[in-house]
Amino acid sequence: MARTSFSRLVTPALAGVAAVVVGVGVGELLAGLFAPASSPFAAVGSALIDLAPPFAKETAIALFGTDDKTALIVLIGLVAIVLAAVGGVLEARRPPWGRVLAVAFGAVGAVAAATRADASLLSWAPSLAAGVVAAIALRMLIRRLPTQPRDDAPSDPDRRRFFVWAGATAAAGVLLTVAGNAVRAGSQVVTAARDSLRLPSPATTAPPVPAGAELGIDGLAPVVTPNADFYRIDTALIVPQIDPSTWSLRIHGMVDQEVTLTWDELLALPLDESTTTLTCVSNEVGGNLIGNAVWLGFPIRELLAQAGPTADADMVLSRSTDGFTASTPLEVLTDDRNAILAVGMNGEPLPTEHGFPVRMVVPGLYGYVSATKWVTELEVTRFDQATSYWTDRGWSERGPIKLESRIDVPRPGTSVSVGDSVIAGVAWQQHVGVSGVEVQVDDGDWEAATLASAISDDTWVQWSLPWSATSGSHTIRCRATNADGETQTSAVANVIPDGATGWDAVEVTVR
Ligand SMILES: Nc1nc2c(c(=O)[nH]1)N[C@H]1C(S)=C(S)[C@@H](COP(=O)(O)O)O[C@H]1N2
Ligand SMILES: [Mo]
Repeated sequence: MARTSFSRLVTPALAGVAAVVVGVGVGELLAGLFAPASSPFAAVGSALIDLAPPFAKETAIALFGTDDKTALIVLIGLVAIVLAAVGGVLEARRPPWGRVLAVAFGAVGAVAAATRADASLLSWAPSLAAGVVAAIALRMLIRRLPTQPRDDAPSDPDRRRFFVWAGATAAAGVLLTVAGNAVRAGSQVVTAARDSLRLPSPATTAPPVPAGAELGIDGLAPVVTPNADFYRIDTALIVPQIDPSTWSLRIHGMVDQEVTLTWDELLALPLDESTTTLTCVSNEVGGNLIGNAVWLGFPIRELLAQAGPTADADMVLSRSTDGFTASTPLEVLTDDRNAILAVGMNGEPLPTEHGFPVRMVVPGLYGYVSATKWVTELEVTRFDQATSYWTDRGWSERGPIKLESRIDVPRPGTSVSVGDSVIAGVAWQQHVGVSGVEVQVDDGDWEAATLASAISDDTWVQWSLPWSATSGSHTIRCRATNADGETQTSAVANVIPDGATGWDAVEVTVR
């Protein structure tokens, strides 16, 4: 009996899984060769990202942080395995419905891939091929199912042969997937273009980081974030690969005159350095979706002046090659702040995952309404005429960065020795500025921390306070005051729809 149900369910389910693994492998290899962004995983994953309800992004980031993409791939993999198992059982019992299911899912992937903003002529092919190959492999494996389950035979040659076939099929699929990913990584001409690129020297260099801006305290976020440690948030499962020689920016919409800018034209303009702290609206109180870099770029203000926005325009909808859009108030891009088209980050060309070759950087606004990476289009329009990627998904139309502060030292949950210690962190409200930070231990008085020198009002600032730690458990809180004299609110707000508020609190044990 046990053997019978095993044969009737588990072996066909395994056949289904092996068939889907080899199908996906073929799809991944084809994608790697011909259309990197159209891999079956990426196509389905990207579609899920775009279709996900508003709370899903926030939950994914809250659970997995910047590993949200890996988590999504794992989830898709698990769902695919379950569906594959169902397909196997279906094919064994009601042929050809297992095969129909496989081809149908391939077709869904093909549609998802073909309808992406950056789809190419062949984007549909890898997923459809995956479905067809899975169907063929399924038929082949189901035919080899051991027919006569024999309770008395401990080693049935039929069964062994089936497992060899299923195992070989799955192994081939894994190899093809690995090969596909290797081909994709190897064929990235853009990496080569980036590596050989020498950016022009800045016309104006960033004001040097003031001597006292970096407190150099162990565990405290450095005042300038190295590129490798800079948080990454975007909807791109496969990092867009843009060859700078093919890049151009089109400024159009409600303008007197359309403007097109090529890569060579952009690099020939006088580029300025400026230091700006980026923050994600999904950053929770105490979170690390924030980073500060020295950017090299050209003022968007000057390009907009060339185009001449019409008097009734009030918004610029920036668009990236992968279809992401951000809606930025026109006045923020035309006032005197360092709103730039950036090409350099901390002395290097932009890393590909941070928008190579060109992105926007706008002091004072959360990234979702301003920091478009891989940007190729600025459409001058109106807030009452157009919406953007995240504002379509329940996030606020306006996204000014809120006043916040964070404790980096001591780390939550760590143990501190009795005696002389230090409490330190960072505080920010870009384009407003921070004038002070206060710290409270347990129910004690709020004490003023020492602010490090700020690079500018557009950057975060470090702070610290000496602490003579007494034995026991302690809760440490902090709150900032901005340049307008407003104190950071204790009211707890969720990240949706326009950014979290509340005081960061850290619990430590002193021994
Ligand atoms: N093309 C594109 N640009 C994008 C996004 C995106 O999903 N796609 N995400 C935005 C968001 S929400 C943030 S917070 C910043 C993050 O920039 P970083 O990854 O360089 O830190 O990029 C912005 N630019
Ligand atoms: Mo963000």
